[in-house]
Amino acid sequence: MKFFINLIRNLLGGLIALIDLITRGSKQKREPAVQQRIETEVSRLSLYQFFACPFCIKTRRAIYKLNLPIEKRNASQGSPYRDELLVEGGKIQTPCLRIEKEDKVEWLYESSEIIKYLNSRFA
Ligand SMILES: N[C@@H](CCC(=O)N[C@@H](CS)C(=O)NCC(=O)O)C(=O)O
Repeated sequence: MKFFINLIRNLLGGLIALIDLITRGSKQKREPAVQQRIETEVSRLSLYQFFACPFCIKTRRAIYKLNLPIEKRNASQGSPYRDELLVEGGKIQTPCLRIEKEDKVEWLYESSEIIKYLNSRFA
C-alpha cells in the first residue's frame, strides 16, 4: 500500500515538475559583475530537497526566476544528505536551505520562508 501511495505521489510530483519546467519563463538578468558577486554569495547556500515535492518545486521555481545557481542536495532515502539534514538541521522536511555564515550554519525550513529570504537578499 505504501508503495502505491509513494508511486502516485512521485507521479504527481513529476507532473508538477514538468508543468513547472514548461511554464517557467525567463530568469532575472543582471550585469555580469553583479551576477558574479551574487554567484559568490550563493556558493554558501544549498537546498536540501526532493525532486517531486511540490514545496521544493515551488522553491526551485523561485530560485530559477531569481537566477541563483544554488546547489541542490537530494535528501531522499539512502542519501547522505538526508542524515545531514536530520542531524544538523533537526528534522527531515524539505525544502530546507542551508545557509553558511561566517561563524555558524543556519538551517531554514518552510518554502515560504526560504523564498522570502531569497527575495530579500537577491531580488
Ligand atoms: N510547510 C512546508 C511543507 C513541507 C513538506 O511537507 N515537505 C514534505 C515533502 S513534500 C516533507 O518533507 N515530508 C517529510 C518526509 O517526506 O519525510 C513547506 O512549505 O515547506
